[in-house]
Amino acid sequence: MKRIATIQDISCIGKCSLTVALPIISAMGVETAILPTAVLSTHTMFKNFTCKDLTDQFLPIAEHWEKEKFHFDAIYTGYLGSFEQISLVSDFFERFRSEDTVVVVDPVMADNGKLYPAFDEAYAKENTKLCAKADIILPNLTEASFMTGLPYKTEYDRAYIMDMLHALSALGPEYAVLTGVSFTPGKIGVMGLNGKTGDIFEYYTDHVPTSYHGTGDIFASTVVGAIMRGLSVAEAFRLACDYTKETVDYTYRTFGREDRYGVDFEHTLPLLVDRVRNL
Ligand code: PXL
Repeated sequence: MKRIATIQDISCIGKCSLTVALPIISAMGVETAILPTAVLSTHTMFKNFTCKDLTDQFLPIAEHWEKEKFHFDAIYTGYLGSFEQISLVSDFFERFRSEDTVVVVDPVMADNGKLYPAFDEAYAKENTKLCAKADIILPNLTEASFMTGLPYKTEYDRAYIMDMLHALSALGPEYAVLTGVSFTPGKIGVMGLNGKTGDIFEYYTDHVPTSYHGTGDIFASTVVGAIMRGLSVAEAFRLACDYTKETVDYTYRTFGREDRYGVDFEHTLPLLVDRVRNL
């Protein structure tokens, strides 16, 4: 069985970061080691959330794992809290990366043109250092714009997305993949560039007319699980688009609930498990 390490916070309520990465990647048949960076009572879109920073646990955990010679087939990072954590994660890549380790960086920090409350533009720039070390990065358009300095647009054409992909690719990852791309009303998906070969892939599903918190983490977790189960990068992104779309669709049709509570990925998880069962 493959083993991955995922480094992000635990938001106790709100279905994002580790509370979705752990169940989804595990259910896909991949051992999921976690390195929690902080414990929050909820994610940061709720008011008055508590936050216990765990930065001081990072090195002791990493050093113990190194002594035990644990091997990771992938390292997947999501929401991080500070410059110091970015630097610790960067060091973690150096310690644990081997020939066959896939490093996936989701530079979680912004959406809909705005940074999340905990971050500023300097933090966004710092994230480019992690992206430089990744094999795969999967920012949304807002995060890509903060990292590349290109303007954020809600209406755009293929030339704009290609410029963004080339600018992301110049940061250094093998695959730069933009999420939340839409050229046609009613359709949304991803467009990715392999910086080594110049190959482009893209995939779109129907756009459910709503947005829910945590879907980016569900999407990225599915990509990581699928690559570990042997899918190609392009196939993994297709599976993640389908699973995320079905989950958002189910949640919207069933509850039409407020976006902060996230989506009911628990309901659709058996479908995902079925799709990877025989790989
Ligand atoms: O889903 C991204 C995320 C993860 N963790 C925390 C967050 C957010 C987005 O706001 O606040 C703590």
